[in-house]
Amino acid sequence: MAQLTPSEYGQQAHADFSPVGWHLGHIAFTESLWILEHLAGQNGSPSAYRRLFAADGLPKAERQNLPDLATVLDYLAQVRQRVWEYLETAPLQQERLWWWLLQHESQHAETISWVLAMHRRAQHPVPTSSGQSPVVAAVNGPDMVSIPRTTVQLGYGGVEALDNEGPAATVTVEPFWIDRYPVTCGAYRRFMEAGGYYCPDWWSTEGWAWLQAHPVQQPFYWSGQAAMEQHPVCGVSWYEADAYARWLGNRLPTEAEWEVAARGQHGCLYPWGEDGPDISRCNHHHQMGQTTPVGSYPQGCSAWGCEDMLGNVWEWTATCFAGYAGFMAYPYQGYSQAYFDGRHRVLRGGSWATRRWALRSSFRNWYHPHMRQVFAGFRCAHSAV
Ligand code: AVJ
Ligand code: FE
Repeated sequence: MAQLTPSEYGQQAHADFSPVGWHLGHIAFTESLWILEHLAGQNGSPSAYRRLFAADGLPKAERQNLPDLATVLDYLAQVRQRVWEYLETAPLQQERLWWWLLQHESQHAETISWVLAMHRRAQHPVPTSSGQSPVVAAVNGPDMVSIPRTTVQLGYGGVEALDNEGPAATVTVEPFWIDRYPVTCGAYRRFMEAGGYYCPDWWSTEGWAWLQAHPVQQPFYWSGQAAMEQHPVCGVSWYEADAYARWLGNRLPTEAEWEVAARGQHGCLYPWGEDGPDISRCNHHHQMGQTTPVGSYPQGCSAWGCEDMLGNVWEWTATCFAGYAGFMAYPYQGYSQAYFDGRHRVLRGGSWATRRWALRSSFRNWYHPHMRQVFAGFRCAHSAV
């Protein structure tokens, strides 16, 4: 935190994202609202902080006029202190709310990582890729895994599950093929070199219109370095992921396909079984501080042989975010339900910056298809016909 520059702390890196300082205040505000006010029945935050840091307070563009870092860190520390005191005698049947709050903070912490990455990218711009073609080992051909018709319970209703993960239900997925690994930078480079960004054939109508309005030629976090060739591509919009998949005659997996690929025929919560994540099985929890070459965690492989399903990069799916049958909002309507609008696409799997308690095969994230600042890549699929 000490290394935050004033602009990293208080300025927007991008119109779609609040400044780091706002996220810090919002983490404290949310903890005080749900634990101190709702659970403990105590006084919450000062009303000035409510206006500043509530999700429905100020529009994003007006969140740059913040109290200084020391003040916000003090606010965080005071809320946390009061929460520790309350925890001594807190009734334990409210466990679900504590799990929700922990994952709420973790998701904002991950967003802070993206915002810092955006600031650093603006400070150290990467030249566009044209003309620089590093000499690297040949990229292997597509390596896909065949998954038979599977009937299995998907979704999750455990106490730590977020509202949108449940209720769990038995689902049948028709046979399909899916990439063993997320698409690498080396593979994606071929798409770029084949003129992928200049050929409407590979793009959806909406994606091509987006590309014309926002001309880009490479992923947001593209470095162009040979050392990154085996890393998953990171920083693509859903439109770019979709175009790449079409270029190969493939498509993005549906979220049910993705989840079957991760959970196997018995529906384990993690690709490797029922034990929670640890650092030998996937790149997560900020332990590596960046992406790792795909296939670096063979111990994390799923029953079908898919690797890097959890951690490394989030993965776009074909599916629009919606509630499962019998969805029940928790802890408030706006948490998930407000985004069941047919405009958001589901991402799965978490990234290297996802905390371990927000990493499981049922976890669903969602963003607009134009968003490319998330630590997100993808893998391709096709139906087995
Ligand atoms: C699920 C990551 C899209 O950060 O906007 C945080 C999570 N909701 N505070 C977001 C969330 C309310 C949400 N995402
Ligand atoms: Fe929030």
